[in-house]
Amino acid sequence: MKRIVVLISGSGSNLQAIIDACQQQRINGSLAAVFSNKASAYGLVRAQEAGIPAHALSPQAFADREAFDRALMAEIDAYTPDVVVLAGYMRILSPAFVQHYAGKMLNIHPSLLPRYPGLHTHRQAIDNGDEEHGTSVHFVTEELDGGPVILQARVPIFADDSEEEVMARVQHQEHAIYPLVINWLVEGRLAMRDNAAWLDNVQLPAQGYAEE
Ligand code: NHR
Ligand code: GAR
Repeated sequence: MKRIVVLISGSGSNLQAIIDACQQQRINGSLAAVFSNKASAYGLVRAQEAGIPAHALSPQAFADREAFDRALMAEIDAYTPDVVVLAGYMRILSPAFVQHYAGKMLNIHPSLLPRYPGLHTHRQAIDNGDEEHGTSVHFVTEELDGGPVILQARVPIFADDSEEEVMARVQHQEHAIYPLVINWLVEGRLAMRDNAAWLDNVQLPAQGYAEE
């Protein structure tokens, strides 16, 4: 069974979708551990309730980003993961960390990349009058939210939508697509080569796998 480690910072609703998918064998892997950079993250409670080792590592205990990432890496590697999943992890990762898990680490970002890398994506989409928003699963590279896109899901933005409504619509899609892509990686169907994503040895276009 392939081993998955998940990194979180917050509520962990995507983590919950991954836990459920493992239990229902929609992901053919097991969750080895969950790590958070925030001790108060509710996702740690979700992990504990599912019987998964859950750890918080406080950045304040380390001299700099590199030292924190080295410690995190050592704790993660103790679980010998095959796949590392960022699920609402809100801390930028150092180049050494990213290189160590290259081709094995995924992120889900709440925008239709390459639009809106970084933070506050829902607000930006609304303020720009976009009629469409969404979420992207991508390989993690040193370029923030810049790694090859694997799969996107789109949602409409309606005229009077609040940020919360758009966020909820996006998260509903995230909970559907992230387990699917994680399972592709776990089953060895997905790879990163030449700064592109490949599914079943076919190079995916820049916007990721296109349905139909
Ligand atoms: N690290 C690398 N190297 N590459 C990526 O693609 C990464 C990454 C770390 C996290 C998630 C990302 C997102 O999906 C992610 C992708 C945090 C920030 C950020 O600015 C930006 C993007 C993402 C996550 N973080 C601030 C920092 O200084 C702190 C913000 C906060 O704590 O609220 O780390 O959007
Ligand atoms: C998700 O919507 C994810 O796309 C986003 O945070 C949310 C986490 O929710 N990620 C980022 O913004 C990363 N910078 P969750 O903790 O309930 O899964």
